[in-house]
Amino acid sequence: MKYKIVADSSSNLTSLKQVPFSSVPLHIIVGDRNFVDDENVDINDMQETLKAYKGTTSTSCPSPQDWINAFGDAEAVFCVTITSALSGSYSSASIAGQMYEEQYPGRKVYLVDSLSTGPQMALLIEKLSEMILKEMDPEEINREIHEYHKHTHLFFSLASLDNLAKNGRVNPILAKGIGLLGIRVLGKASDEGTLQPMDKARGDKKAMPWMVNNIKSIGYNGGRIIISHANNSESANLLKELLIKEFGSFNGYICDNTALCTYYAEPLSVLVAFEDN
Ligand code: X90
Repeated sequence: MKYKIVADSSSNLTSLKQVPFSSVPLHIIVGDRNFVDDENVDINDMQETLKAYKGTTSTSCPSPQDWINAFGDAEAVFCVTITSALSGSYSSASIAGQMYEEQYPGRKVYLVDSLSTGPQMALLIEKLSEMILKEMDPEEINREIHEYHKHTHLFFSLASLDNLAKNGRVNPILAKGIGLLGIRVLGKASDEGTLQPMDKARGDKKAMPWMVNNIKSIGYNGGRIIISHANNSESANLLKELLIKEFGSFNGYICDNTALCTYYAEPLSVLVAFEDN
């Protein structure tokens, strides 16, 4: 059985060891520039261009054809998307899946709506790849991944909600006053796949301990954990140190956000996804 994992680029992964994988890029549009969120995107250039540009900026998700191209010739495709509550990526993938199955009888596309993004998608992709390596039956993998999903979570610390608000992904009232005095908006991906703000803190020295307390309060106990950030390896590392202090180990990794998450989560953001075991 030919398996493949395909995810949109908001997972921050561009490659995967051992299991066939493709990342399908979203696009960040700044005036006449189109930043394609693939392994060649220059994040610094994008950030500089965004800073200098005074007009409206936007993003776009993969088209069904983009997804189909990435499915390649796989017989069982596991397709992981950014939350369907905030992006058309999932519905585009779902159209692609139907077309692919019609065109190639016997092949199947299994959709996983992360109801989240970034590191939580990466956790789902890791779990899928473990199960594929064990050569589990695709239907069983599909059942297990949805079960695993319920036990993963994402918290965020954001220094600005500008791009989210300007693109209608959060209530503009929420965005007011953020970006001043080192204020961070702290919260989590809701069960519905939207941003659920929970608190504010002044500075990361307060924000990162808040993360640890909240991670602990929903049952984290040393399982797999992934941190991503934009221009903030200092606080990502602080969070890691605090986690080690609290749980005795750090079973995961820290990575940079790629273009899509950098655009929406914005500089100084920290995202963390973990298992509630
Ligand atoms: O153009 C598109 O289709 C892409 C739209 C994406 C909008 C949401 C991006 C969120 C990025 C923000 C912090 C964590 C959010 C938790 C998810 C529910 C990251």
